[in-house]
Amino acid sequence: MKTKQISSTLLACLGVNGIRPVLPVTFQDRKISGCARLRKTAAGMKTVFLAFALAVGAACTATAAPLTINTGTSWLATNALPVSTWNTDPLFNTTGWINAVDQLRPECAIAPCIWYDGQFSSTQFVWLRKTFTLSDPVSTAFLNGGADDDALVYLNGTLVVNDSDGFATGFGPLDVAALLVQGVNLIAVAASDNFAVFGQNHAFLASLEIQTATQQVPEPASLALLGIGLAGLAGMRRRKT
Ligand SMILES: [Ca+2]
Ligand SMILES: [Ca+2]
Repeated sequence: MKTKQISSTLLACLGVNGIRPVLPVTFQDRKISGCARLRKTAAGMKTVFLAFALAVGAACTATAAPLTINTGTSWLATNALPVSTWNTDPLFNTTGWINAVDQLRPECAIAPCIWYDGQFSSTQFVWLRKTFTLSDPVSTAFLNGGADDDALVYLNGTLVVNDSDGFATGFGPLDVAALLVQGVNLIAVAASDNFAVFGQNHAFLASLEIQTATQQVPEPASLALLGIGLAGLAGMRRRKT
């Protein structure tokens, strides 16, 4: 429909001072039908604009990607039995601990395999720690990993993995969301190796995937689709009535 036609139809719909203009009977039905269509179109456009406004508004509240804590050289390690609270206190004094060694083993796919020193060494035991801060409440958290050969894994002091079968084994996924807190958290590991083949062939690896509550805000694209869907539903309802 051309602009001139729309304008004249609009004026005809509005009439002078809001009074519907008197039209020849033969044309009145067509004109009224045209007015109803225009009102439907205007209402539909209003709904679409509202949906997009909501989508754009929500885009401003989008937050960071989920956080993953992997084993790596930022973890601290010692091969001397630490005093108690090493696995419960995030502020434990780690003087004398060193950065864990990444063994660069290709089979450690989900996260680097770490130890106190290299893969083929005489070190049988290792204690490992990593602290990390969560700025939002935890929504979901899953822990996966493995040890060559055994490991005790603690999250904020709670034992979550008790692997003592004497062989290289994996663990997870373990739902550990209830153990994490908003603020500083601690994952602590006591690992051991059992077979002195080519030296102690040992490793520990872990991957902790965390989703916080504010990160579950729907993405702008999803919201826009939802908005368009709502607009479509509104349009369908109007067409039915
Ligand atoms: Ca094991
Ligand atoms: Ca081993």
